[in-house]
Amino acid sequence: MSRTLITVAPTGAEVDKASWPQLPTTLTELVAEAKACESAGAAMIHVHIRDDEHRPTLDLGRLRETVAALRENTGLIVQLSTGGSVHDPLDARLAVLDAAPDSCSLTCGTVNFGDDVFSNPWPFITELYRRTQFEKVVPEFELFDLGHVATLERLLDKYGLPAGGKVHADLVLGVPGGLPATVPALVNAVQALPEAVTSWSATGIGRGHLPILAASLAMGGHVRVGLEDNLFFAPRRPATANAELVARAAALANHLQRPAMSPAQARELIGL
Ligand code: KMH
Ligand code: ZN
Repeated sequence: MSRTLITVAPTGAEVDKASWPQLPTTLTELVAEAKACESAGAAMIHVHIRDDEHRPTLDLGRLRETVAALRENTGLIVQLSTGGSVHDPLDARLAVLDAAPDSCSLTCGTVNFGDDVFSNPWPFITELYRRTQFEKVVPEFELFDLGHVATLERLLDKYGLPAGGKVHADLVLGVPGGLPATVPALVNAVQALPEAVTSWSATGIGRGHLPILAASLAMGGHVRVGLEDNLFFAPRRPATANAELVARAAALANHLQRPAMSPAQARELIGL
């Protein structure tokens, strides 16, 4: 039976705590949410952290503390975001690896991001990739657009396989500026993935969340859910917590006879 890796992205860098109090922004909230999500079926957590004012930060001390707390309290694979927020400088994003996570996100190109630009120039991508290889952090390649898929192929051709020898990619659909969160766009992007990709997941931002979740499961892919990507459980009905979104993804995966995998199984899948 082919099982499903469920990744939860509980916080992100864009959502405002004042408007969305259920967003886990303190370490205590993040750990509680992570435990609930693990119980609901998540195997990996994609982490952005906030400062005392609930603003996105890449503070290294806090990142280290967060990695330690998640390891102590959960069995989840800890993936730190190197994407940060659109305002973070590239050197601070590279320094995220100093917090020694299990995994990190690695976006394969620049993309318009709503009214902003999420900047990922080729020299930054290659430096980050080389560091992951050197420091044995398993990257998850974030693909927001078809050009990012081509860049992933170029990266692997030039620098070889990641630490662990597996290639796990995550398609992010629905960012204004990137691929739309539609099933045809997902099918297209999956067909374009380099042969070296050993597993892929997908997430639909906002309204595209459910169609992408269902299509991804049906296509044999893995899934990412969470308040970073989608704030609503149903139209006009905000999600009350990340675990609610994870539980629904796990239930759907069960219905499709692709039950959620454990963190140990997920480690094997991505080469940890
Ligand atoms: N916050 C976005 C600008 C990642 O985590 O690597 C970038 C992002 C991707 O969320
Ligand atoms: Zn992120």
